[in-house]
Amino acid sequence: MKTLLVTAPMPEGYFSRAIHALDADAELLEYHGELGETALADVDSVLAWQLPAGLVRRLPGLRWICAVSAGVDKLLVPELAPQVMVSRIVDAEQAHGIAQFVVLMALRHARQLPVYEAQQQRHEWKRQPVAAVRSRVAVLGMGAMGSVVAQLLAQVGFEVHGWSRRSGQPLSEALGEAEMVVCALPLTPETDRLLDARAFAAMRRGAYLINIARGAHVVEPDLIAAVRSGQLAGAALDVQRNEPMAADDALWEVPGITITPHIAAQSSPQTIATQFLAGLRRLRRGETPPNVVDRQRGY
Ligand code: OXD
Repeated sequence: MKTLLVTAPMPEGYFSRAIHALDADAELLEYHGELGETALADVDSVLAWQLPAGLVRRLPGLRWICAVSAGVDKLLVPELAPQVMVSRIVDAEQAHGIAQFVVLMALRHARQLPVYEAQQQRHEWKRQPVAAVRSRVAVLGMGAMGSVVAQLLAQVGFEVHGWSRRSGQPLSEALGEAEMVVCALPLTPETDRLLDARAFAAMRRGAYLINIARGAHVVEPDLIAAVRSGQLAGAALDVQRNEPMAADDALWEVPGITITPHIAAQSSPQTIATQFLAGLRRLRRGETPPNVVDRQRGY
């Protein structure tokens, strides 16, 4: 049996080299649009970031999809047969990297770095009032990422409140208590567009949003309106609804919104190859691979 690699936009060979360095006998097939039914017939597993439309219907032997990412939202396509298992990468290094990125953005905002960067542009040496940072941060989603983010924020002095959908606390209440909000939620039908005009109105005036989860959590026109009106001071968006963002996307031009191209942290190909091969061995022994998600729940 073979594994199909569907890992664009990473270049061909990026994952196969890492997998073959650990297991030279692994049978891998790089996906491209011209693969015929015969080549796909004995594919039992897929390593993927996202799935081209209609692909899974062409894989009669498919039993397992291993994401190359922490989130599996792009893999839970409606046509996926119920018995196919989907697993994600759980990487402590990646969680730590994301937490560092959140702390960087939170401190950048709380310590007013953009103000001093603008002053430097004007050659203006001017001290502003400075206080140690003790702001209250709400971390939405306390899973593998969110809990590490919350821990590191607390270590640098923020007062952190973790919120999850299962906590029972109304979202508006958690939002209203914080000066900064970090979105670390999985993307599911329940959390899609969760951060909309109503959520921004529930946040404190002048609050700041950091999103390291998925762009689709945020209703971007609502966010732009909230920032332009001053309801929010701004946002750091490492993820956007349309990735890569078009050059004329309205988000680029909003003062106070910082855009980064989904770089908060990445798992290395070696980590992904190791977790993938461990899962493949279990699959081929008739066992369940690690980190299989609950497809109903979406994470
Ligand atoms: C993700 C990842 O899920 O980069 O965004 O792993």
